[in-house]
Amino acid sequence: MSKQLSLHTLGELKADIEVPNYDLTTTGCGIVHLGPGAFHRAHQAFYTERALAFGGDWRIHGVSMRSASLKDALARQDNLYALSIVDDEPKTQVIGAIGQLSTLSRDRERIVEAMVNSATKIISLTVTEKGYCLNSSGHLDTEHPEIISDLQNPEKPVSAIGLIVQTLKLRMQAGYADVTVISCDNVSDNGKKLRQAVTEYAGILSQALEQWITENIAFPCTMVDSITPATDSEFSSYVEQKLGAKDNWPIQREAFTQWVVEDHFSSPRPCWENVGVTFTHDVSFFEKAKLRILNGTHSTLAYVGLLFEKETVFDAISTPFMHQLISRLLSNEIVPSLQGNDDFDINQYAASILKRYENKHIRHMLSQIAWDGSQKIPFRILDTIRDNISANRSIDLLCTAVAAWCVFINERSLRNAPITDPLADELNALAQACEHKVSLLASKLIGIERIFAELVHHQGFQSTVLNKVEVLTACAEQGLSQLDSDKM
Ligand code: CS2
Repeated sequence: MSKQLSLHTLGELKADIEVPNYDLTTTGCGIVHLGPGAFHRAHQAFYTERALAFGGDWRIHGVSMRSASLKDALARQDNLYALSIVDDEPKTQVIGAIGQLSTLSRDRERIVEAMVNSATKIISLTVTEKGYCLNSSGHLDTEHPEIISDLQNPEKPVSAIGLIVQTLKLRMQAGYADVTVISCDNVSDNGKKLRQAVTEYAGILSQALEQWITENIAFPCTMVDSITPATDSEFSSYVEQKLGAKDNWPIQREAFTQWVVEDHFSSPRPCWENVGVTFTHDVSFFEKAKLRILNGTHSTLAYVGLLFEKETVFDAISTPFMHQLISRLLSNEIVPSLQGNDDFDINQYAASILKRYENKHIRHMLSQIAWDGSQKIPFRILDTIRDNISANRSIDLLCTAVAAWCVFINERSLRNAPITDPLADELNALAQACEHKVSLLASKLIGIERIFAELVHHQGFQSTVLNKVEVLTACAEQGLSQLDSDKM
């Protein structure tokens, strides 16, 4: 059996493995990150690792909101882990940027203390779309069970919003305004949405706190990008062989990575600009382009691909009719919705994304991308539909994506397979009430205002989706060999 990755065995790893080049025993934390999942460890922790080489106490205290599994897995290896680039030129390095790990349900006091500590200058988060607790009109969802609980008991928060506000309240009392709160989630205008949730929540507790936050704390918007498939046992064995040591939870990603950050801070920060992070005064175009081009086509591939029994993004994009479908979706409906920024070559960006999906070294499961559809579809697909409706452009293939999600929900419920989605109970109940009649279910699903907002009243959208549900189910029955994307 190989040795365990740890501070003690760092010097014994195979010679081609890059290891932290700063002093792990003396470098402290300056960032608290909520949600240190695979994406964070492959992306922001990677950039921070590089920035640490320039000095400063900028390691990260990672806070898992619920599960203690990461803390337990990395405790045995001094929070070190391997990051592997899975591409034509593979590379593995050990990341030391995570200095501490905690779990909210177990270590609340310690976490609040760290967030209020004057050494902490950045609070960042990847808590996924649902973690923002916003309703479909962009306001704090005061009926959200976690928000109800936090407002009743603000000193023992369970939501990210409640935790941030409790921290900011204590920082206000201590006079520590020098902190920046950075959303790193795939949500359009993520910083603005986070500020909205935080200030609305704070305002319910105290006007003075809301005012202090509004006047003092920056919430920059960001665009984050790198494809990061989940870790499986095959990948863990690959890393063990690369390192010559066992890692309980290694991470993989493609070579491409991008982080664009709005240059608006209320605190010092690591010198991320030296290590490939782009700082700009306006991130919105980058965010919008990435969400629509990459995430929009990812979700389309996931729901259509699963319907045709494909397992991974690579399998789906290698199927000719799906490749055609995504190319046409991009050129006819998504790219035309993104004009007006001369600094950004949208056609080139769209083409590069197709190449990224064709990376044969990555097994990115469509079932992983299909999670949380009710939260993802609005940002990835519906905003493009809205723009196309107002500009009189086609919404045909975008509606195919929505229709494929409806068929996916029906199929999962029919097979009693779990649906990973915060609205899973409601979606399942609808599918059962419709006795799994797919067209009937689709008409109910696209009537959910919390997801589709005003589109529930848009005749053109409603009838196109219902028509696509029929087309898709007929195509699935015909089998793949006779398909071309024109049918969809
Ligand atoms: C994916 C994203 O799981 C998903 O929904 O679409 O995580 C995607 O891989 C990243 O946004 C790429 O930057």
